Amino acid sequence: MTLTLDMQVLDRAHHLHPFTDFKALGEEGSRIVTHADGVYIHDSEGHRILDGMAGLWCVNLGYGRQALVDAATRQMQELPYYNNFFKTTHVPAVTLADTLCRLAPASLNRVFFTGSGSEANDTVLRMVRRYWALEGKPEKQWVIARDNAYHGSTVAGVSLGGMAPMHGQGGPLVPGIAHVAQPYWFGEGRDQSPFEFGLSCASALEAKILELGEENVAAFIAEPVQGAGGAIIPPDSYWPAVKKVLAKYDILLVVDEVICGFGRLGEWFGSQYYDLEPDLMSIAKGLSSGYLPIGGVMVGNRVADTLIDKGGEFFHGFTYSGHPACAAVALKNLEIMQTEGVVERVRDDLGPYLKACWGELADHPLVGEARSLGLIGALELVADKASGERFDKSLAVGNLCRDISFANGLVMRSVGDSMVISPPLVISRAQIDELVLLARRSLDETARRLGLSLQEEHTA
Ligand code: PXG
Repeated sequence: MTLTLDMQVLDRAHHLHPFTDFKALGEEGSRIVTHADGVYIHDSEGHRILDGMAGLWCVNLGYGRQALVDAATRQMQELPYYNNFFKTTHVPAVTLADTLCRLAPASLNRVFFTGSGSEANDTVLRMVRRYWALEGKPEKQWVIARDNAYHGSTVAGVSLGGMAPMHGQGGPLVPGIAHVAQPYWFGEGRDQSPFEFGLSCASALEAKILELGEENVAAFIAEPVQGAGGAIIPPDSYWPAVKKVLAKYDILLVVDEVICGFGRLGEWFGSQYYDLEPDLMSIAKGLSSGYLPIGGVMVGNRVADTLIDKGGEFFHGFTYSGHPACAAVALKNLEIMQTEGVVERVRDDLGPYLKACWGELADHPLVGEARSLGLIGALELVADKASGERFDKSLAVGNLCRDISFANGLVMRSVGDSMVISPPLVISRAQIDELVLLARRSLDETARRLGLSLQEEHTA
């Protein structure tokens, strides 16, 4: 009790939280997470909560992995820090680069390390423009991204992202970035079949390229499945059509794998699930299961060859690019994923199991769609199940459901009125059952709080 109050007072006085209404949180007080094990977090009030979001889409191996702690400890004792500037490097950075290139799609054979996903996407922006300049096409500057995309919170990350509320804060964005429709069928495409809608989104990309002039467009950046946008799984027609458009106009493909990478979709990378051949790939989060901060850009041969052969010095880098302790933890994380067959288990067992259990929530009166792929999923909350009509935004039903879910012992994330899950990849079938049960209970309570009557079977 004292710990909770003490921390809340200090938190309110001195700590500005990310993506937070500071005043509202100050009035409410934050939840103090004290420790965690497996797929559960614990708070200072003694609650145990199933972490349906793997921290923030990152704790893929779950909490309490002593081997990751040991890897960090050993590395910090031996060499806690040294940089990769000025013709030096160290064993963890080199070994991690090699390991990543073995796991990634075949054409990606180089890594530029960063401290986060945002820094990775900043690096991407500078790298693609540099690439085209070196190829003698400096006018190829435009990067096309998608509405409602999340690519980070640095200035380049916000600019690449397509989130209107973020664009509205903090002044001018990086010029030369355009946005096209996202393949969000439930939210924006229900007047067409999913297949047709996927093709329409690819056509919108082509139209934007022609509007900007193909000679001016450097790259297209997208997540295989949008995470923070609301676990948006594109229609099957989308990626094959997008690939054709990019090839037709010789535009680089940048795949942001910050969430989809490292097993989330049941393959090492979402690019492999969708059969994409990225020119560049952003990585972070699951690379270290979130135990230490590390990210990077994997660079395909086409771009790397030009940067290496024609580029001279690339004036870009971060103090913590390839930090030895972070790299050592990432290496151990990848080793454990391989020895435990984590990715295969998501593909063959847990992903299909979640799809079946999570899919049953589609019968709930509040749910317009229940979708999942691998271990990422979403529920679309609707006011009218038959028509799929949404709730009035001012009701903030998603946030209500999220708060109820937390109180019920499950972390679900709300994105508007979409409820999103992305649990640790080591969750068991029994824990998936628990997750789905808690989600249903939270939906029931949300409906009750909204004054909706539920049929018998749903209130049980
Ligand atoms: N790309 C993608 C696809 C992401 O999801 C980033 C880049 C930026 O990574 P860093 O490491 O700089 O945070 C992300 C991060 C949310 C939420 O509320 C999601 C992210 C970050 C913060 C909040 O879902 N994703």
